[in-house]
Amino acid sequence: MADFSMVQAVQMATRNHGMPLEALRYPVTPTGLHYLLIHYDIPVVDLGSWRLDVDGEVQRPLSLTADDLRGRNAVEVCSTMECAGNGRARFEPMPASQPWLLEAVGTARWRGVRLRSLLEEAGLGEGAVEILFTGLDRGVEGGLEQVYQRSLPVAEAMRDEVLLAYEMNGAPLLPQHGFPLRLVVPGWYGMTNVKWLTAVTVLDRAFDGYQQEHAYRLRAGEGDDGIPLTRMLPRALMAPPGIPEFLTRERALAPGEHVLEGRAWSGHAAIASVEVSLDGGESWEPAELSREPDSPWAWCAWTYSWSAAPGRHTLCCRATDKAGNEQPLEPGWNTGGYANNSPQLVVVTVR
Ligand SMILES: Nc1nc2c(c(=O)[nH]1)N[C@H]1C(S)=C(S)[C@@H](COP(=O)(O)O)O[C@H]1N2
Ligand SMILES: [Mo]
Repeated sequence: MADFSMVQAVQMATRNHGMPLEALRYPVTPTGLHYLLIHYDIPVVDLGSWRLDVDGEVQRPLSLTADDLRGRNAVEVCSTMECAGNGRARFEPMPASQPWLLEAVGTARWRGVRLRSLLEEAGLGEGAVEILFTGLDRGVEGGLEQVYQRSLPVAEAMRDEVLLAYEMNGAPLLPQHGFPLRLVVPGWYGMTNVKWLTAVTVLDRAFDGYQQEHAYRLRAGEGDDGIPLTRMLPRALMAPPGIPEFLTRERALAPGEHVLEGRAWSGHAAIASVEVSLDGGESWEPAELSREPDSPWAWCAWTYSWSAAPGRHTLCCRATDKAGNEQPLEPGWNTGGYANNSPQLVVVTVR
């Protein structure tokens, strides 16, 4: 972490806040508690002159106002979004980027227009391979001046649950969450969900821009091309029980019966099981699952009853999904510090 200073880390951490883990108690994250990740500056958008262009390899290019979008059929999806860098600060050494511990996640009710219906209206050209999403935000990254852009293969873009959202939790998007329009791709890591959308461009080739070909790849070392990050790996988190010590955030709890609670999600398949450990990961017991909120794209709730005896305990939780993906006990280091879904540890003193 030689050229990543304390000031740079604090600067990033204050611009991009996480979801405080006690907010795991809400099925849908209150908007102001949802995490934020903004690479550059938050654009100020004038709705009167804003347009969404749907262009590239299409038969009928579209240029739509915010009212045009609201005039089309609305769809709503409740989905959990997690930053691909969640867990980065738990890597040793920590790659130079947003220093998330475990809090880069949130669940929201997104409302907007189904992307497929707009692509069908524009008419996909014969050679369509990928759909490129362009945001209004500009910056310099990896030495290159750029706008934030990401693409999706056509088949993923055409899925039912993929939206261009203008509302989050029943209100217009806030500036920091992408006003006036963002992409929402349930199941995929956060970077996919391009904010401040200005163009949807149909490409006849794979997009090779910075956020696709350089960032958001799992690379073992600098010479490695790596593999692109797509769907979220499984993760269970616990709302830390008891009360925190102000500086260390270690938990204090009275002896007796406590219900441990949290949420678990995976972008690959539904959650099959959540297990809890009361001894730092030596032994594991099953937690109880419940479907809340009721959406296949949102996290599910879990609970576990614990008779807490006096002493210092290290609590952990881990999830397995129905595709057989498990949380590894040891994190798999990579140059970008992505996808670290090794289990959460919560130190609790019972007295
Ligand atoms: N245009 C644009 N879209 C963006 C980003 C960005 O910096 N610019 N950040 C991405 C990343 S890395 C994440 S994790 C999510 C975060 O969305 P949120 O801030 O609404 O939680 O937005 C994604 N969409
Ligand atoms: Mo992210």
